[in-house]
Amino acid sequence: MPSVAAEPYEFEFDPRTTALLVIDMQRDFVDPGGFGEALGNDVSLLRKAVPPTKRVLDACRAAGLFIVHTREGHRPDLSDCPPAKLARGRLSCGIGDNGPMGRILVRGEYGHDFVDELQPRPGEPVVDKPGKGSFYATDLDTILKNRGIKQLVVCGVTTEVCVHTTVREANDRGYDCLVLEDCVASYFPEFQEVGLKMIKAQGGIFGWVSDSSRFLAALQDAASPQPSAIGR
Ligand code: C5J
Repeated sequence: MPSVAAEPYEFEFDPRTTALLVIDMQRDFVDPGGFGEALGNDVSLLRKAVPPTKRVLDACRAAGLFIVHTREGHRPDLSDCPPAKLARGRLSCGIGDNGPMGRILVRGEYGHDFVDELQPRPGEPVVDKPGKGSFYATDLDTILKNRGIKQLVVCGVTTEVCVHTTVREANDRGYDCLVLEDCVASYFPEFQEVGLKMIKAQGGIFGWVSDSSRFLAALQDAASPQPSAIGR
């Protein structure tokens, strides 16, 4: 079985049962001029995950891996947004309010959609989620199980919030998760560092950590004919 150099040890994967999961690469989190920046965050820390994620996305498309994209957000009437989430932060401009790129975290708004570089293609399911975890109140588990998916390669934002929550949920549902450290990002460098350490600690308590270069090399190897098969 192909394997990726990773920590705490190599991650074995079968491309037929592996999906790429791209979490919440939305304009309002990642792009300059969006909600994240309006809150005072340095979005360049998130933006730098876009080019390596694009390389991974393109390679996974070429290799025929199953690809799923998630978006955090709510119905326009906010009926699926818990009052506690709505109130949290005591923000003067928060969920449902008019932000720089449309109503914040509301489905159908410009800022809620994916950054230009990582727009899904037909055949790549988009999972709209009301929470931080991608499995909570969504059909993601059904979509993955229906395809026989057992392993997830994870990219997205933010490392300590939606990526972490999703990886923990996936782990409890029996999926093996490989998180690519240059394809996930946080507004807080210390959370990025510790968030990744937490995933791979204790023998990989929530999963494995590698990076886009090591994953792309493994995908390339998996696509190349094995020496023993040549000349048969
Ligand atoms: C947050 C996310 N941080 N996608 N969302 O609110 O991590």
